[in-house]
Amino acid sequence: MPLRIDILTLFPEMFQPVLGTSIPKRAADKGLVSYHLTNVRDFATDAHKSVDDRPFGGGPGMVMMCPVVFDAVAAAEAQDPRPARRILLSPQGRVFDQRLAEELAREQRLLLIAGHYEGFDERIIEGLRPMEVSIGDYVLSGGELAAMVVIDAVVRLLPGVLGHQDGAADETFADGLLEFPQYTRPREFRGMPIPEVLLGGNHAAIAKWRLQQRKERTRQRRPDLWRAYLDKQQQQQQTAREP
Ligand code: 4FV
Repeated sequence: MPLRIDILTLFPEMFQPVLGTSIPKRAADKGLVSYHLTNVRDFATDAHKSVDDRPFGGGPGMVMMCPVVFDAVAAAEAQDPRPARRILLSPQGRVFDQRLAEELAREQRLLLIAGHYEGFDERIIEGLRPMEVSIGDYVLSGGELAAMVVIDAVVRLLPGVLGHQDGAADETFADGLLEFPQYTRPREFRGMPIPEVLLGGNHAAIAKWRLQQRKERTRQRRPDLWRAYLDKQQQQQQTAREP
């Protein structure tokens, strides 16, 4: 059964170019995923089609209102009997990473809620109990780009989406290390050669060099990941030692 992805947004037109291109498009063409856009403004009931209002207690900006979001979620969920994993994109959420992408890729249905303005009325979170997900510690003008990031990272993990030419064999972060440096033709460019080991055809030596490169890069560039990697290695050795 293809993964169903519902997207609730005030700007559905933003998604066509991204979901209609490259791997997200190919995955849909292969019937491995389906995308369903819902415009939250379609559920506004007043003459001005309002979806936001001033914050109680004062302060700058506007807040997305409960009724339109609850009605939009109910309408989207009614389109398919499968229960959806509700995800609300917000800077207050769990920071998105490869492990969460792998977790979401195992779901049968995702419902992504993209906000705008200062954010959502808190009762949307209390009432709909979505998983709050952040793509990083910075403030976007809307949740749409964050939703696209999550969709791209999840869809490429679906079985049958990526062929060998697309890689994903030894995926970055899969084991907590950064990727090794890649090279392709021309062999020599503007005086820059490529590492000899890659030309020797000795696959064991190439694999050894690539792992060493991954470790070195991770240690230098991402001490947080390196720490986690060493801890995981230690745990694995510990478990291996236990009778
Ligand atoms: C965001 C993030 C993000 C905050 C208010 C849109 C904006 C408005 N979403 N990861 N970082 N959202 O900045 O996910 O709702």
